[in-house]
Amino acid sequence: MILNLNGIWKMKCTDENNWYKANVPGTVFNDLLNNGVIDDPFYRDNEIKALEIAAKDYEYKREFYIDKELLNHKRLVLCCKGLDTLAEIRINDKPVGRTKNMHRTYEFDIKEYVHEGENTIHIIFESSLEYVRKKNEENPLWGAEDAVKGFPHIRKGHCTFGWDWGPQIPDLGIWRDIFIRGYSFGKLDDVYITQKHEEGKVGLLIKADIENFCGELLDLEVTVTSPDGEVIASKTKTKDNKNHIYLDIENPKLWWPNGYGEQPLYTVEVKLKNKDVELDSKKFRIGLRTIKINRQRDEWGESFEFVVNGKDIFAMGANYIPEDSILARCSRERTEYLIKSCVEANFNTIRVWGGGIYPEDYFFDLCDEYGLIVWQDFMFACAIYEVTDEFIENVEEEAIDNIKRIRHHACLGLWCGNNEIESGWFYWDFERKARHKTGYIKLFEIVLPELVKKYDPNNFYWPSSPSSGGGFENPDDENTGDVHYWDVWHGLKPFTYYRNFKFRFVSEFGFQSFPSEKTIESFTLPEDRNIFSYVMERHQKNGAANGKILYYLSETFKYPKDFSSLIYVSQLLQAEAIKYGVEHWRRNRGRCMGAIYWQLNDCWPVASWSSIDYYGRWKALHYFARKFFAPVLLSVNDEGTQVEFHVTNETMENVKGSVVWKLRNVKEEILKEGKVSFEIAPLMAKKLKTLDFKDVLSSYNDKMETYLEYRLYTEKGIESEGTLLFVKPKHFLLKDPEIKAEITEKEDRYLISLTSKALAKYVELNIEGEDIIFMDNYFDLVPGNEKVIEVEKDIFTSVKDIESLKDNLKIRSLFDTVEQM
Ligand code: BMA
Repeated sequence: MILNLNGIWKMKCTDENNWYKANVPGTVFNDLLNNGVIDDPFYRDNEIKALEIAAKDYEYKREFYIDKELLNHKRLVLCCKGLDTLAEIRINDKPVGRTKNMHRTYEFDIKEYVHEGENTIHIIFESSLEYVRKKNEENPLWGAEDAVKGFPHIRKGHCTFGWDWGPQIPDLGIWRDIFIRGYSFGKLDDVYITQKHEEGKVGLLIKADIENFCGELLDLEVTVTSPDGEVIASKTKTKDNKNHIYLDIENPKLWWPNGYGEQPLYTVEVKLKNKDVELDSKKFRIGLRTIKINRQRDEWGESFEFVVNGKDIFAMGANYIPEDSILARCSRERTEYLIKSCVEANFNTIRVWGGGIYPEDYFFDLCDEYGLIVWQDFMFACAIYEVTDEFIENVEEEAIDNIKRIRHHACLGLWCGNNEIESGWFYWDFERKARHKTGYIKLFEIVLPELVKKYDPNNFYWPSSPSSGGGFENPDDENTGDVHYWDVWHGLKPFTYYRNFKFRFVSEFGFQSFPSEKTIESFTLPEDRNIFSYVMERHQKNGAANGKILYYLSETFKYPKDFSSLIYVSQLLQAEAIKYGVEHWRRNRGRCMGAIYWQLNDCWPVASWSSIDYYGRWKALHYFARKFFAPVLLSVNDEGTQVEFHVTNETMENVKGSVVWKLRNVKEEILKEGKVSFEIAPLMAKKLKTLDFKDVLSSYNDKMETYLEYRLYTEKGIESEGTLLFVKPKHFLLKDPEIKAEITEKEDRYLISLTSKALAKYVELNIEGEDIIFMDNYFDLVPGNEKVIEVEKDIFTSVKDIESLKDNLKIRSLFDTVEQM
């Protein structure tokens, strides 16, 4: 029996007398905002006030009614799925317990504290901010520079203290479900399901631990429902805590990551009963699959690749950070939008980065459903910890809670100890305190791997990202394990540098851009709209980043004429940079087996490495991702006047088709053209052809006015296409493309058909007053190739008819970013 305590509570700052209405689950910042007590911390420079607010203590309370039936249970347990972070729980004014880790689930026996009728629960939160400040004075610990000093002292999502893309808003509150549960006869303590894959069947072993309070024989029932609704069941009588139940699934339907097959899910329900009365139950949705990391010595070093159901997967995706600095505002809908956006951009993998939180159950449900492999970090990043026995004990509980919660998901690809701490010790040698280094080894190379082995033995543990396997052995080694490659961007190396490395698996590399103008408008006044203004700089957390954007801009594009153009070209730079890396690594499929860029999303409106901004708006990079992660990719490796065509086939089928290319000039004459037929086996990359245009591109001037257009056709139509310039875009003699858009209606859709008179680079469509994801955007338009963009009518909010669509459709391309003389 459950008494849900979610819902309306009261909250106040402990220094004040005024109580406000609060929502649980929720957080202090969210409640204060809803009550109009504080200003939106995301607006202009309001973030500065956040630290004052977070420096105080807060109190939550509510009444709850306990009836006879609930009270009569042998055990009453208060279950707190998430308290952020330092909380004291009181029932009817008596202390019930304390918490110190936002990542843990806490349970308290409360039978002795409650009575029949009205009861009161109080939860008092001590400021995490003040706590880490104080602790750090006593014992300074190194942590990422953009966060509040001392954050490694507390088990709370690190980036809530700030990061190089995140504000400092160390919020507090009852951030996950809270309820009371009564048990009388027994309880299902733990259920663990393992799969044995054999020819034509999968055997399920269900281990159920029960707690028996009554000493009688209880019934344990297991039901497995297939994706088509077929039911297989098994039943046993038990008194003991350890139970094993076997079930065979014949003709199993296997789960695959996105792009390789379907995502069928089976439901496993385990029930504990006493003479037909259900005492407890647990429900899991599992996918039948094997997933391994293949690490094999080879001619280059050691491979690092996901192998799903025996097939090697080239991991394509991005790094995921918390979706909102005010966690109360996260929702399944928002996460689904994001995960869908990943799949729409052909992702098959997502990395949950260690500086945030272990995501909600629905995050993993969605990754199961949409087919994203999850690289799951434990929540440790860029920090040194004081690894005391107490700290280890706390972390062990956290790890067990989360391993048990997440381990059954089909999407779970691997567990990783932390983000960038092993490499931190290796490259920066941190503070050289021996005990901290020993603590590191204990935590990430002994304690966590042992826990994974014990509670989730079939999933892989990797000590750190990046790593070559641990022990501070060259963690960022090009030829072993995963790497974070930041010389392009942090190291100001040109995009071409990506091509110097054939990493085994790139789990981070990134490039910043500004969010869209609509997003900038949400936090600025018109006078702030200059990237060096005080307000814009407050929404740029990486100190040197604006300078870097401008540096790369100077290398690539002409000086943009205004703010709007600068925002737009910043996104183009980002998209081109990441494309450059990904295409190169996909061309080297086999040696390199993963390209996970930094970062997918934002937790507030900010300039950052994200491809989707805080409001869910796709930057140019996300549209590019859809193309550079296309299952069948045509990419071009160019060197001077030479071009190589490469095809990468990330599908499970043989692909046949042809590549059609044209070498054109700005007068739109075709200088050369050709066609190459190809056939490529599943899951491989190959070079199709090398061409040399040195006869027509003998001078720099020739290169300034010549471009290559290429397209890959299969029986499905055009699957991959692009254009290639032989000089940097700033030197290319772009002509006015005079883009023409014709809009027609076809049933429930508008068709926007676009043509141009000259090459148009990075054509951007935008409909004023609307937020729309187009089927394509930031594409090149070549004269003679009509591009038709279809838009469903019912996605519009303000556009009512074709005329208003015409009025509000704004189109620009690179040509428009500079003043024309
Ligand atoms: C990485 C991440 C983050 C950081 C990003 C950009 O290495 O792990 O810590 O936000 O770089 O600097």
